[in-house]
Amino acid sequence: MKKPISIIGVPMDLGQGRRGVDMGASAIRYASLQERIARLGYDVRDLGNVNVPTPESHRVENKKLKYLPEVADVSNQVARLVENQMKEDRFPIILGGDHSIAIGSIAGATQAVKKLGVIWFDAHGDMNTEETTPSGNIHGMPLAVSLGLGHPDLTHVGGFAPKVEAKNVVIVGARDLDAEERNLIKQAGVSVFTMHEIDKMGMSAVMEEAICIASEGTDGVHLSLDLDAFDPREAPGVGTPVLGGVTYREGHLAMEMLAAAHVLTSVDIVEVNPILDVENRTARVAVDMICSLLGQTVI
Ligand code: HAR
Ligand code: MN
Ligand code: MN
Ligand code: MN
Repeated sequence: MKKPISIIGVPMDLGQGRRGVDMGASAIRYASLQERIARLGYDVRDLGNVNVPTPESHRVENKKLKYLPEVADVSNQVARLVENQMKEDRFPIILGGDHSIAIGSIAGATQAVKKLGVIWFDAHGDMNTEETTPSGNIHGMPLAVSLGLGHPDLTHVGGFAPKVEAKNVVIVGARDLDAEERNLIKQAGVSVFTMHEIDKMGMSAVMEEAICIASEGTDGVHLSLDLDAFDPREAPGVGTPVLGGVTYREGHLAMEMLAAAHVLTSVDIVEVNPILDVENRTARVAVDMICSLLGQTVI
């Protein structure tokens, strides 16, 4: 059955240092997201944007957790919206914004499905905390936060922590991990398939294992899709590009396998920065990937 879909925009750029990622949600809409989903036969509704403050009207108070109160406030809003949509049996597609928005989407998804697994598609681990962050940017922390590691204003979005268990969390596409972040990933027990494993095993074998990890013993799986997982040649419009990423074909295959597994209950699409993009190419990759994970099989 095709679950009805709700699109939620979160024009957030407070979680990182470069302007423009707040326009990611608009860029993805401009790339015909809603029409493409409707053409696949889904009932799709766009709920518009969550209210996000602009950096110009706020001060950084804590250099290790930039814009903490503002990010926490937006996360709580996102969590409530996502939870409500999922409880109405709708499938939320949350459009960023930077990756800090996943704190809210995962909080909301967990409240709706109880036991959640997470597939973190990203060049980065996003497993930093206040103690390990090299930048103070919260978009480098959302996975740690979801596992209960970090500032309580973030880990306790929605009123409880942790949101997910490490045994059901898997990172795919990593190729830029900070040294201390790497230790945290190991200590926590999160599974990681770096680009090295994708090269060696192939995306198909990687996704087979990733789907098992995220879905074993869970009631739903959240996909957090950071566009910088892709190679910057194909997805140049991101704030922190890293060479040697996932190809369009590999990404498409990964999404197709997720569609076939019927485990996904929510997804967020983050880090698209149209200011840094080339003719909205990155937003178009994002839309193509969403269509693949919703069951489009023609390509
Ligand atoms: N690891 C670095 C930091 O914590 C860079 C993180 C960049 N993160 C993203 N999201 N673009 O994946 O600051
Ligand atoms: Mn990320
Ligand atoms: Mn990233
Ligand atoms: Mn195909």
